[in-house]
Amino acid sequence: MSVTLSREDIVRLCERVEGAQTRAYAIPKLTNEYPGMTIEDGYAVQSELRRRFIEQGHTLVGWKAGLTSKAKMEQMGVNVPSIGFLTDKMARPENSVISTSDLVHPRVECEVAFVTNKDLAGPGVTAADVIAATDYVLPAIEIIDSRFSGFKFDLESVIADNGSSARYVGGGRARHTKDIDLRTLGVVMEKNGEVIGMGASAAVLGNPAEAVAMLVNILHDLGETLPAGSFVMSGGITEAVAVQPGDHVIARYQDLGSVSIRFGE
Ligand code: OOG
Ligand code: MG
Repeated sequence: MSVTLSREDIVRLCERVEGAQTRAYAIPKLTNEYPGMTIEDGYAVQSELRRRFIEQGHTLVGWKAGLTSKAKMEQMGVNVPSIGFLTDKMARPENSVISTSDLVHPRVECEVAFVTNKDLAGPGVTAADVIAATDYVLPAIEIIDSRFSGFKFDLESVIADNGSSARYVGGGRARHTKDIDLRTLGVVMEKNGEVIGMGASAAVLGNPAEAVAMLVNILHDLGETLPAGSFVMSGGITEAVAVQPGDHVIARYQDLGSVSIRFGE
């Protein structure tokens, strides 16, 4: 497979996604109009979106892997992982109030995040390479927001929409990988005091470091590398849960402390 869309169509689809992201409205999935769209076309639209945001002054902070757990794949009906980029404008402080008026239909996910201290470049990067290049891991909540109507999409469309990236919150307690078992980190997710999900980090490709390795290898296909100092989210461990104004979400992790966030109008 390869890029099949013309430059004009890539720009057109990018403008459509950018409008939906920045003005918070839902659009039909892109494959309704472009049924022949490939995964590479999706990444071409995503790369154009990244180029535009950087041109507008946003700073690239890192990347996210998505659809890396069975719970997420089953929930979304997509069985291939994907990646998206993260900027400074998407970051929110721990325990702050996230406005929902500039989001379409936000959902929360609990993830293990990595901060790197060495450059990583594919192809052929392994989980061991990722661990050797990791400064520390920390718990994170990702707030995803598909711009597609009904939160329904296919892989090509969700990649063009930057993997539904919207907001992210890191927090808790940073740990060195040698001090923890990356596969057996338990997490309990609570909304308004009620347990709404639980799981263990092995749900993410057996080990979340595998998801980061996969991400670096996809970056290679896009002609990119992962520089030292990157923040990388490895993908939701459990199903994503919808949130609305007034909700309070806390993700409690074994060994990594907890991260909490509130939602407002
Ligand atoms: C795609 C993004 C998935 C994850 O952690 O699996 C994702 C979506 O479900 O909208 O961020
Ligand atoms: Mg995620």
